[in-house]
Amino acid sequence: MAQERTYIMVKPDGVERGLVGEIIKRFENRGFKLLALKALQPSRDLLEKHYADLSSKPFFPKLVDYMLSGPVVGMVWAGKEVVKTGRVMLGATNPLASAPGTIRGDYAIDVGKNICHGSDAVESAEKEIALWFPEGVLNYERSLDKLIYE
Ligand code: IDP
Ligand code: MG
Repeated sequence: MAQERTYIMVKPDGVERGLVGEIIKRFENRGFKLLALKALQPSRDLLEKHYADLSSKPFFPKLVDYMLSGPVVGMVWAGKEVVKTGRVMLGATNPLASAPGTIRGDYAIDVGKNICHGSDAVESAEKEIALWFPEGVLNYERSLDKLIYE
C-alpha cells in the first residue's frame, strides 16, 4: 500500500536548541514511519525554491536569512493522513496561536523562530520531498503497522 508522505524539517533554531530528537520522537510515538532523514546546511537557492510561494511576502528575505542561519534536519514521514496530522502536531504558524501539546505550542513564541516546517498539502509534500531528497527516499514495509492500522 502506498502511504501518504510529508516533509518535516527542524529549522536552525530547533536544531540549535536540541529539539531534533523531541520532534522525531513525537512522529515515531504517533506511529508514523520514517522514510528519510538528513542534517544539512541548505543553500540560498534551495531555500528560495522551497519557499517560492512566499517570495512576494515582506518577510521573505528575513525568512531566508533565518533558514540560512544554521543547519536544518529534513525528514520524510509516511502514514495515514500524515500531511494534515503533521500540521496539527506542529501547531499554528504563529506559535502564540498554537495549542499546548503541539510542537510550536510547547517550544516556541515568535513566528520568525517557530522551530519546524511541515508540508501543507499532499501535492506540496511530494514537491518538497523531491526538492530536499533528490537522491530518493526509502519505501519499505514495516511489521509494526499491523499494530497501528486496523
Ligand atoms: P507554515 O510554516 O506554518 O506552513 P507559511 O505561511 O508557509 O507557514 O510560512 C512559512 C514560514 O515563514 C513560517 O513557518 C514562518 O517561519 C515564516 N513566516 C510566516 N509568516 C510570517 C510573518 O508574518 N512574519 C515572519 N515570518 C513569517
Ligand atoms: Mg507553509
